[in-house]
Amino acid sequence: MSEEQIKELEIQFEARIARDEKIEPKDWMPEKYRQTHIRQMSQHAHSEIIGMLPEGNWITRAPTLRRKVALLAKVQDEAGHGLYLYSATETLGITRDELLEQLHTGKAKYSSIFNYPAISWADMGTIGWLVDGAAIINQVALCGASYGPYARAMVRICKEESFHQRQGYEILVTLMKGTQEQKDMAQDALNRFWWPSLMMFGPTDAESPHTAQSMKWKLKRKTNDDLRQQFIDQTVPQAELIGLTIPDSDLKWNKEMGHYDFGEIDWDEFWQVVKGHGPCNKERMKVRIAAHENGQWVRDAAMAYAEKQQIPA
Ligand code: FAQ
Repeated sequence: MSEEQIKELEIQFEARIARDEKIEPKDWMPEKYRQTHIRQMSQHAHSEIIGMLPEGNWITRAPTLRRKVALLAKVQDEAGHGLYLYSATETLGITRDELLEQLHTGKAKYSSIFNYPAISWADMGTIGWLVDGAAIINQVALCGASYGPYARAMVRICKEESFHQRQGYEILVTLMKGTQEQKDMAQDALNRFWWPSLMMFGPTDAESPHTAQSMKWKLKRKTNDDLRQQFIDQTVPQAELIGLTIPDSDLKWNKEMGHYDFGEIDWDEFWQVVKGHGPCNKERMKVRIAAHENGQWVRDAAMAYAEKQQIPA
């Protein structure tokens, strides 16, 4: 294709984005658009799969049968989200094997939040409330993303995340009605997860290398800082309602701005975790790689069955 033809295709592509049309897998797209989507969508898929690990550890320790059933369903949902997202990413011309290879070799990132340990039952409440709560705020915006398969996957994922958020909050409501020890456990979980939850939204807009272009392509519909602010404004009243204290002495309602002002995020900690030096990075990758290796026989059996039935892989 000549340079002029590519220029013309780019102009038509930008016009489609401007008209809010969805871009579909077989449509022409700039190579950078394709690569940026592979990067973000696969990192999102990896986050869902790695995100199963901290909560998966608590399934056998859930305090009641009802709690166990809800937690089991939630962890299974996260596996499903990973699968939709891997499938959606594959429509961009990359294989599942390549995507998993990127995860297992550390080339691809996953959300920083899953590198923190879940050490008490209250953490199950806090992860549902804060981590799924942050995920929903981010993902509701992504339902309007320009790439069709990503936007459509987000609609279903958001519905399930909202059940997760409520089951988490309900755990904390119960603990906050309990003994002093249970209340302390809930507060301790909030103290540990508050700041890492704010980091989930990524670096500040000024420090984010990808936001400007992703906003232009309508991959991102809101910036990291806007989403973070929305999360804080929504979450602080929920904490107050049940008697939890947000661990931020600078947190203050700003009447003029109609938002909460908040304290400085520890960006050094964020980048340390992103670069692989968080409290659980090594453990998470070890467990993930072992699960992949131990599942080889399942993949082999599925492929053998497909071959026998002449089902295309
Ligand atoms: N952790 O320029 P930006 C969930 C990286 S799903 C690690 O701002 P971008 C459900 C970023 O990749 C949670 N790395 O980048 C659940 C980039 O590195 P690269 C996941 C981070 O892409 C709940 C560099 O920093 N959600 O929780 C993080 O425009 C409970 C520069 O950053 C999604 O993935 C981070 N927090 O914006 C599951 C949503 N932040 O790629 C189980 C979709 C940034 O150049 C249990 N993703 N980085 O090497 C997004 O919305 C975006 O990708 C952002 C980052 C906002 C995460």
